[in-house]
Amino acid sequence: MKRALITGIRGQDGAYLAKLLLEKGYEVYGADRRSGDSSNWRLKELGIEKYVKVIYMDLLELTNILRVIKEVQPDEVYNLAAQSFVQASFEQPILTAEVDAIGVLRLLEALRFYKSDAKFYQASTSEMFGKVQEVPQKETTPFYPRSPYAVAKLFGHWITVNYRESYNMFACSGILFNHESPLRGLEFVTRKITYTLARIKYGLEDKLILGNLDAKRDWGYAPEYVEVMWLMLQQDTPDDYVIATGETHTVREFVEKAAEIAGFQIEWEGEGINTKGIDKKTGKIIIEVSPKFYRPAEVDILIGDYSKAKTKLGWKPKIKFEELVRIMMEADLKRIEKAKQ
Ligand code: NDP
Ligand code: GDR
Repeated sequence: MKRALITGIRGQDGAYLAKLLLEKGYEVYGADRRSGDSSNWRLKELGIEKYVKVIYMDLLELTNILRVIKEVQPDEVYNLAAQSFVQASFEQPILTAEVDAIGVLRLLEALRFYKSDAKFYQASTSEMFGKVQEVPQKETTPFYPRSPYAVAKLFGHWITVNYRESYNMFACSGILFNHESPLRGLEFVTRKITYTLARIKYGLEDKLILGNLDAKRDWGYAPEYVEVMWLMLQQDTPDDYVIATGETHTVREFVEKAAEIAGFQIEWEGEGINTKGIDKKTGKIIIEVSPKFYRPAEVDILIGDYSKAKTKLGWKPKIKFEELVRIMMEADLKRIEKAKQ
């Protein structure tokens, strides 16, 4: 039986990956940093809470990581833990760098000492491409990070490549574009939209207040993206891959589609921070824009070219934009309806 260690077990990807590996017969250890929220709601929602061996490990604490690696002796390590919210990285740049950059190095050092033949997956991100250098973005596109989060992740990316090349470790970096699901955190724009629209629909809230509606993202479906993390570690040689859908859509399009599925008819008025979304059926303003949700530096457009993953791993995305919005909107409508009963 193979043994996997997943950091960030309580996050969106941690939960889906744990489910996938359990289904494949792995013994799954989940590293949790012991924060205030111990609800484990994602593992519960997937019905796997009982089967994951949760251990405490914080990427900030080297001795803690050393002990865990020495004890668990994992065959595969998936480093999904991060301060993953781009906006918060502008408020907490040093913490973000400690976790998302030096945290990766701490983990790699612990593996070098105690389990250098373990296979390692690093959760890299399309945010590293940042300011547009090339469209669509692929593995060879130059990086130009636009946030403390992206700068820290770029260190995590290169240190992974460096440990592969310096110490012959089986270390891979997945450059994943945005991927979403009903288990997405509420701070991210997609889930904020579907959750708030569902609450407006059931009379629990009046308005959805957003930032930049013109940002374009390549949004995929998280359960499909964790499959490719596993696939990368099953190859003969370690490598880095872009994972995306190859489509891009604006935040405005996401709102429009989600609103339509929830039964609203949005009509837009005004521009920039004066934009308002009016529900034609009731005449009420249900969407507004606030500078509070704008970022000091924005990533305007992301669209990924996943052809290397398709050729070498045989992977391609199945769920595209419209279906993704529908899955998320319907899940939140159901949740809110149930909570109201
Ligand atoms: P989440 O924010 O849902 O999960 C991140 C997890 O990391 C949380 O469980 C959090 O713990 C944990 N964590 C935070 N700080 C520490 C720390 N100091 N030590 C240990 N654990 C910590 O992220 P996702 O599941 O969406 O993403 C997984 C990874 O993939 C992240 O690294 C993210 O940056 C990266 N990524 C995500 C993409 C996406 O679109 N989802 C795209 C590309 C990359 P707690 O639960 O206690 O807060
Ligand atoms: P992102 O995701 O920054 O791409 O990082 P997020 O959903 O936070 O933002 C996407 C785009 O939407 C715009 N936006 C808003 N964003 C949020 N969160 N809230 C709002 O109200 C809002 N209004 C508009 C943003 O400006 C941005 O352009 C995600 C994370 O999962 C990272 O960890 C991961 O690395 C990248 O995806 C790929």
